[in-house]
Amino acid sequence: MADPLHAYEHVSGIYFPIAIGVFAFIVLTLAALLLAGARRRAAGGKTEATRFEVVYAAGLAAVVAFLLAVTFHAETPLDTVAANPVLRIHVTAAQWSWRFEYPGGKTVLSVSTLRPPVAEVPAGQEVEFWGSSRDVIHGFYVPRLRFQRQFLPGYVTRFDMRFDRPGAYGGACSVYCGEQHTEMHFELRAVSRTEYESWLESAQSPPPSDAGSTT
Ligand SMILES: [Cu+2]
Repeated sequence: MADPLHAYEHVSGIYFPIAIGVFAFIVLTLAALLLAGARRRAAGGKTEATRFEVVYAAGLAAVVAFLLAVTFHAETPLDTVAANPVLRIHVTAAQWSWRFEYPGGKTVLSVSTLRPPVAEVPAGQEVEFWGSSRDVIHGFYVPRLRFQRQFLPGYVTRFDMRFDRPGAYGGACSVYCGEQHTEMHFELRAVSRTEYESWLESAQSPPPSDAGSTT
């Protein structure tokens, strides 16, 4: 897949000046037409301007069509999935936790809302994710990459991500899913390939039962 961060920055760089331009155009046109209409009405003349209205509507429709084309052009490549991903991770969202399952069986899951799961990924390579939900719709959102996909019960959402720089990529649920929605965090930690491999070989993270349990 392409790079959503730069794709969306490119799109918003186009949207923003156009939005300001359209806003200024509408405000100025409205002011000019109100003044002209008042003047004509005072003079007892015609106050309709059908041809102008058609041009006005067509101009704004052209702007909308241009922005749609820019958006689809940027978004379509983001949905492509690499033919041979180096790694496929299954992610399951549930109220209100995340589970990451790796090939070979390593599993990372939410221990408690205070200890979100930390799932390591190799930096600089395409990583494929298969996401699903155990109950309601959740949003898999990684703000640093401007990346968001919805996970639906009974459906697998497939997508690729690429972590060009090593480091922590915090994530959260972006679709309101109930009481503890705001606690649904996770972290993807991009590390070197060798570091990732030794992490994958290392022991499982502790089971969820040690999460502040006193019994
Ligand atoms: Cu949620």
